[in-house]
This record gives sequence, structure tokens and C-alpha cells, in this order.
Amino acid sequence: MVSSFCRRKILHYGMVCMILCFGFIGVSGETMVWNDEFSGSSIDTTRWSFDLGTGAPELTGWGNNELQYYTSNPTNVSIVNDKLCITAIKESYQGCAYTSARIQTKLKGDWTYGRFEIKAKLPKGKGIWPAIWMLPTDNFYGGWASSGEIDIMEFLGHEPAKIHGTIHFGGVWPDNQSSTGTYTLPQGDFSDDFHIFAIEWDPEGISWYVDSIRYSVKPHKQPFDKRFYLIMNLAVGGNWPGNPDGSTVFPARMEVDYVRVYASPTAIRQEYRRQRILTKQQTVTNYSTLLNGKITASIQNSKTVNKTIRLRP
Ligand SMILES: [Ca+2]
Repeated sequence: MVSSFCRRKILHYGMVCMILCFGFIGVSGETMVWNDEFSGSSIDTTRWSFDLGTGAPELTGWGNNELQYYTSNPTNVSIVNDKLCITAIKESYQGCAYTSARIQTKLKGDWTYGRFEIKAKLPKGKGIWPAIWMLPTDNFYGGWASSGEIDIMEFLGHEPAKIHGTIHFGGVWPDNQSSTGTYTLPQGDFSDDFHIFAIEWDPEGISWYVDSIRYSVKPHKQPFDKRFYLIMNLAVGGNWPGNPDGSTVFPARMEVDYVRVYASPTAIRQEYRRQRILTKQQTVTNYSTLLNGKITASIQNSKTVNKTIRLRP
């Protein structure tokens, strides 16, 4: 016979298991955890901060010899028709020949793993370099690039049908390493229309997508196991794209329809599977320990709780 105390404990334990399991079922699949649809009249500064200037004194041209001065002026960064507009302008400002903008979510939006989806239209032209990317919030493994960098999308304006997805890692510069995947549109270019740029990042690595087409997979676990924040900017010139020439059209505008962040389906699936295995193990344990007159409950969520309940005889 099982005592009433024992029944209460089993009932209590069963309810804990159900809450844990149904909790994970509830958030499996696509669960949006953060987004900006850019539907307000100005940049939402509870979500975004502005990076201003040239990167000086630590960096020259943001570390890439870029030519622009970043401002928060509405001429460089604004919302028009439900879209974020970052506009590079050819104008003399603070010793630079161009102005533009760079916004980021550090300590306002920081995530470890997830699906990051950005719908954007990109400006083409020699020396135009829009980027949507991520840097580590805490530099847990040390200075750039040992704590990592995830480039969701980079675009060189003189190759307008091509985009690049890259991770930077390895040692502190100049002992850093990188790995890039590239996708080329079968027709047209990325300035013609909006496209969806995405990564899926989970404990096993990172996959890059354009319009749901997966074009690159990098199975790197560290340093990509800490929190990162988002950055969007439109650079002018610099080491990678080279500088604008007479053919480059200004103003050049990157438009972003939305940024959406989803909890990682893979990470959730893994956690759900782990919970299910634990539950099955527990069922077996319950049965055998009932026979032995005790229950050992091991429930693992974010931490492991081991609890041994001795039953009354
Ligand atoms: Ca929008």
C-alpha cells in the first residue's frame, strides 16, 4: 500500500513534471522574443543605441579605414513608412567626407542562441558597405576576435548580387581567424527589393539563410556560447570594399523593414528531449523506488535539483 503522504508526493512531483514538459511544448517552434517593426515615428531608444563618430581614439575608421562619420541625425537615421532608413550622405562633417549611421542593441537586446531575422533592402555602388552583425556583450574570452563576431549579412556595393555571412574567432588580433559563406542571387541584385537575411544559432553552430535558403553552416561552439548583441550600419569605403568612385550614387540608403529574434528551436528541442528522457528515467525510478520505499527525483531545468524523499513505511 502507498501511504497518503506518498500519494501527495507523487502527485506533487507529477505536476512539476507536467509544468516543465508543457512549458517547453508551449515555447517550441518559432517563439519571437524580441522585435522591432520600425512602425513608430522615431528610433526606439529602449531597443537601440547610436554608435557615433569614427571609432577614434581606439580605432581608425572603425578598425577598417572607413570614411564615414556616424551621427544620430534624422538625415542619417530615421523611420519612413514603417522602415528603418540608414542613409549615407556625401557631405563634409567633423573632418570626414561622408556621414552615415550605426545602431546597436548592447545591454538592450543581448542573446545566446536563437533565430535572427532581418528583412532589408541594400544600396549598391562602389564603396558602399552595409552590414547586419553581432558582437559579444561581455568579451568573455578576451579582446577581438577571441570572443567572436557573427556577421549575419555583409554586402559590398560593387558586387550587388552577392552577400556574405562570416564568423570571426581565434586569438586576439592579429592572431584572429575568420570563416565566410557567400550566396549569389540567381537573378537581379540585393538593391532591387527586400530580402530576408537570417541566422539560426544554437549550441551546435550557426547556419546562414537568405529568403529561407540555407547557404552556409559553421559548426563552431566556442566562443559562440555567450551573449551577443545586434549591430546595423552602413559604412562608406574601407579596407574590404575599397573607396567610392565617380560612379557611386549618394545618398545611399539601407532600408530595414523589421528585426525579429526567435528563441532557438534547436536549443528548445534539445532541452525538450532532455526533459523527456529525464521524465522517462524518473518514471522507471519512481516505479523501482516505490518498491524500495523511497523516491529519488531529479529534475533538471536551468539547474539540477536532486531530491531524495524517504517515504513512511
Ligand atoms: Ca516595418
